[in-house]
Amino acid sequence: MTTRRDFIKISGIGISGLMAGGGAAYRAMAQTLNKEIGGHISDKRTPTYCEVCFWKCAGWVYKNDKGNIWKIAGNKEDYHCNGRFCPRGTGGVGMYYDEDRLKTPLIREGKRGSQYFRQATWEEALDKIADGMKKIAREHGPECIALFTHGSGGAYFGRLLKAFGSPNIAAPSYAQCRGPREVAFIATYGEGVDSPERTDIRDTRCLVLIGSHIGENMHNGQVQEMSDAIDKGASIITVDPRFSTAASKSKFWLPIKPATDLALLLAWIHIIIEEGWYDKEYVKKYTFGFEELKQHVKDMTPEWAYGITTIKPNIIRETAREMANAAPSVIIHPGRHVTWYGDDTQRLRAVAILNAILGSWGRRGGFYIPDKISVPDYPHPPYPKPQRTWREAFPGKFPLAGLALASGLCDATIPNASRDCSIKGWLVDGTNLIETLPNQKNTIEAIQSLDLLVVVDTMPMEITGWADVVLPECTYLERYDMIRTSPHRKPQIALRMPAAEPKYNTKPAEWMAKELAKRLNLEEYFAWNSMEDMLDWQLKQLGSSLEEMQRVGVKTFPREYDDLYFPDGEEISFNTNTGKIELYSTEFADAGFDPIPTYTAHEEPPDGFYRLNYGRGPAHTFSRTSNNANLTDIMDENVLWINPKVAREWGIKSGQKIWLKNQDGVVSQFPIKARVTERIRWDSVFMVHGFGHNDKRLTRCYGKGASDTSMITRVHTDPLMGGTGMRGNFVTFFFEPEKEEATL
Ligand SMILES: Nc1nc2c(c(=O)[nH]1)N[C@H]1C(S)=C(S)[C@@H](COP(=O)(O)OP(=O)(O)OC[C@H]3O[C@@H](n4cnc5c(=O)[nH]c(N)nc54)[C@H](O)[C@@H]3O)O[C@H]1N2
Ligand SMILES: Nc1nc2c(c(=O)[nH]1)N[C@H]1C(S)=C(S)[C@@H](COP(=O)(O)OP(=O)(O)OC[C@H]3O[C@@H](n4cnc5c(=O)[nH]c(N)nc54)[C@H](O)[C@@H]3O)O[C@H]1N2
Ligand code: SF4
Ligand SMILES: [Mo]
Repeated sequence: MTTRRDFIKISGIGISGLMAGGGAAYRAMAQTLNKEIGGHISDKRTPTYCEVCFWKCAGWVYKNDKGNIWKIAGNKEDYHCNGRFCPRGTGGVGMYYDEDRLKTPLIREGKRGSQYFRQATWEEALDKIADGMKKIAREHGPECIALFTHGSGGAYFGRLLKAFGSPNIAAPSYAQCRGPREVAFIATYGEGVDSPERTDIRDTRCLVLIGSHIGENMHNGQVQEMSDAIDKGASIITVDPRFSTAASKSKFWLPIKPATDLALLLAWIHIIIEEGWYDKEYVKKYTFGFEELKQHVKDMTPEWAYGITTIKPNIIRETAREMANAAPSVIIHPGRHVTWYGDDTQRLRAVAILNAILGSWGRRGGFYIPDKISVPDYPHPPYPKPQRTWREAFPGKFPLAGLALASGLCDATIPNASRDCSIKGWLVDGTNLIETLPNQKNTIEAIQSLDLLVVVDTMPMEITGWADVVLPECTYLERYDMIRTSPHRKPQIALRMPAAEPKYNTKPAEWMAKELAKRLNLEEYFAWNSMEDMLDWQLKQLGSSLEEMQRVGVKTFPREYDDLYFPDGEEISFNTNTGKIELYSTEFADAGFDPIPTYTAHEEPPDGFYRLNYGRGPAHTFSRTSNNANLTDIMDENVLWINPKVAREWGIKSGQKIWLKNQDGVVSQFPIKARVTERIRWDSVFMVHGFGHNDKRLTRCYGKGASDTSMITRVHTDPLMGGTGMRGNFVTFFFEPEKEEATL
């Protein structure tokens, strides 16, 4: 049997050690760090929660006897990490010590994108931003300023923007990530999956991963629960065109033809219904539209799906049987970054339906019912009512979008004759839009039409190169932030406080937003004296205090009700139109979309081209960690996975540098090394997202590897909610760069 040790070992070089707090890579990293920092560890520690990714693990920051930050370790009470940080979280210290950090406010000189700046004082930079915002509000209305944010700063800049009168606040974690999943689950169950996901992995008997690559996707608690489940004998079914880490730990690996997952899901639903393997009592009691569903999938046999997916009918049957045997302790994982092919909401609806007929929602080993404490907002006057919202830029489109679309705000910035107003100002906080939004040409065209672009970041990432004003934020280790409150088996809160003074001339986002509020006469929306006062006020409402949280870091509250799972036989009302789990979605039908998902074929790569597949590497988070010295020690560039058959045809060897060109003729700026491996299908190539940086101020990662984003010029937009499908792009190879010109 696979043990946890094996699993964690395979999830990255030396990660066994990292997760367990020992191991070669961890020691090497600790030695590099400690050599630079010097001294010995002291027993003083301050609480934080990690900002290296959005799992937000809570931990402790330790310093040495000289008062320098030494290491970060997990808080044992914390459900997100159970006392163990992942390698990226452990390496977070590298963000603080990175000498390439943004050190002082910058104001652009010369033309936009020329990356030529002069240093400025905070006064000067903030005055310039406030003047720019006032001018846009005067000339076009406050709604013509948008905020793009991913991370803690969103709380303060969001508040500022709402007070200013703009509702245009978007995070790439919706339209570029989990939006379709939330829309699909809300349509089915009346509730989303949320973060951390409510998957009861630790008690599951069968976990189905459809392109969800837990193990490379290092969302901490999930990786740990999956290892525990494997230890307890759960079977894993992995559907992935690539032999992922998870696939290597699976009872079944289904190397599906990319872009055909919906056919497989429908065939599974077909067989489970036809064979009577579904949870009859649950379906009768809780669901709506079973007969319609049964009719709909009548002809969607495993044989039908075989022709589409290349997965053999007997494997489809066997895996369906495996799920049914485990039900209701089975999870067809909803995934997270699900914006793939443009019909993603419908694919995720099929996932939701499959879980429903197996009765796993609200059941042990399926999906638990989370609980969360809501932290009271610090009192403020009501926000003004905006005159326009981003929706008006897209009349009649994306009716089911629950949140603003980052890509939509970008599109609404490009002047268009059919629109009477375009967005004129962007505040960008903690998101490297150049690498994050697909279709870089479009992003840059939008940026070039702006009157004002302000970027708040810790590092000189690509987006800062296009800014008019750059504001350097101190890292999460040097500041307070809002209380972390998250849904889990029991409600928990966590505190982040500074472990050190901000280095250089950097400041927390909260200070910046407050200073801007002063200049915009919006001070009453930021009425607290200090973060300490504000947090203490909030915590006292919850029966805690800042003093207590500084001591414990994490506090767990009892559940309001004893209802982690549906009590046996209980009547339950779901928050849908029918009050039932909707196998047939009345909401989708009303909006003019398929009430039950239908498979449609997607475009295939042209001759000599391969589908560009991308994903995560265990040691990095998107583009944000590529320059982190502790993590470049583990992985300093991405490589391109190529099937041996393809490599032979092209005469490509492992380690050879190749350039890429996509279906629209866009050429990669840097070469990428080939990795010839059976672990990828012949019709696709794979690379880790977040490399190929082209800002020279990033001295460690400049020009290392290639950028997947630069190859994603074709976007398949989800008509239901505006998610940007990014996996419908194809690349080919070439070897002599001088014959081709890099496009960006
Ligand atoms: N091509 C492609 N595009 C993708 C994806 C992909 O896999 N491939 N993944 C998509 C997904 S799932 C997501 S969630 C998004 C993620 O998108 P982003 O969150 O935009 O990801 P990053 O590129 O890491 O950008 C984070 C930025 O925040 C900065 N930063 C880090 N810490 C701080 C801080 O404390 N304060 C401030 N102010 N800034 C900070 C970093 O320096 C960096 O510039 O990208 C989406 N886009
Ligand atoms: N280490 C690390 N962990 C992270 C992050 C990180 O940056 N670094 N980011 C976090 C975030 S914000 C997110 S959203 C998640 C994303 O992580 P997930 O939601 O788990 O993954 P995806 O990016 O959707 O999918 C990647 C996998 O899908 C496979 N795939 C590609 N095309 C297809 C297809 O057509 N069908 C099927 N079945 N599979 C396909 C790829 O081979 C790859 O293994 O990761 C999170 N965890
Ligand atoms: S999973 Fe890792 S990087 Fe993400 S918050 Fe937790 S420790 Fe930090
Ligand atoms: Mo994401």
